[in-house]
Amino acid sequence: MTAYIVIPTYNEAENIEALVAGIMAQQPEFDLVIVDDNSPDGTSAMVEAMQATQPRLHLIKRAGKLGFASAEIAGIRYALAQRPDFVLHMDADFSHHPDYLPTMVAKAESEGADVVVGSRYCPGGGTKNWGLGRIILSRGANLTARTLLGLRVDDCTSGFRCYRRAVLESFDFDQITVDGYSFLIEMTYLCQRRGYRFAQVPIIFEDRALGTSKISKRIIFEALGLVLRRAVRRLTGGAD
Ligand SMILES: Nc1nc2c(ncn2[C@@H]2O[C@H](COP(=O)(O)OP(=O)(O)O)[C@@H](O)[C@H]2O)c(=O)[nH]1
Ligand SMILES: [Mg+2]
Repeated sequence: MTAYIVIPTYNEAENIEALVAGIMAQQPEFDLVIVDDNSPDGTSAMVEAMQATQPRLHLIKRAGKLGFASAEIAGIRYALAQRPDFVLHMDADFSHHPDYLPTMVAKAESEGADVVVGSRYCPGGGTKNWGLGRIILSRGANLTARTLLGLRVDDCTSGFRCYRRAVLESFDFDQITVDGYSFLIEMTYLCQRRGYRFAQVPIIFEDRALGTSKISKRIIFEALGLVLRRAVRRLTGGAD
């Protein structure tokens, strides 16, 4: 079994070394693709230094901050070109803890799931160290997306996923122009529409201890806009 893990980074110098070590401790046979947007804190130089001893560590260096979704897509494209069995993606700040990786992959293999979602909102999942504002925004975004789009996954804005390669190969990523959480909702929606089988792994999502969040409130409102547009198209029988 082969797998690539895509990790977008922007100013993750405080996390990246420990994260790579944590993932390698769990899944030494997996490849990692770090997609760094020229982080001012030198994240990419740290990755380059680690590459000397980690042949499975790949780095895509981009010229500037091009956004979360486009970083995920760049990493996914790179990974697909290597034709692994699975492509995963996760954040760099330990909110998606490497300890869950074996369960995510086992679920994909044992249940034959096409998409495994690390979920905060299924039984056993949860969040830790989150402010009330963030809890309300995240719950609200999920509730809205699930209700208006009929999504069955409990956590449709989770950035911790494992896809079977063929699922991602079925997408034309040139057509996906949304950023941030919208990208995650969009992928959930389109995968469900295409009939792919989902599985969920409960995760405790702990807010980052080091570094700062780069995803703004604007992106949450963009996600709501996407959900509303999709919902209207769905109700009026429009195509995807
Ligand atoms: N390459 C790249 N990575 C990004 C960008 N924005 C966020 N990230 C990374 O995406 C992941 C999630 O971002 P984070 O700020 O933790 O979002 P939050 O957990 O929703 O607050 C982290 O690994 C970030 O470093 C971006 O514009 N470019
Ligand atoms: Mg985070």
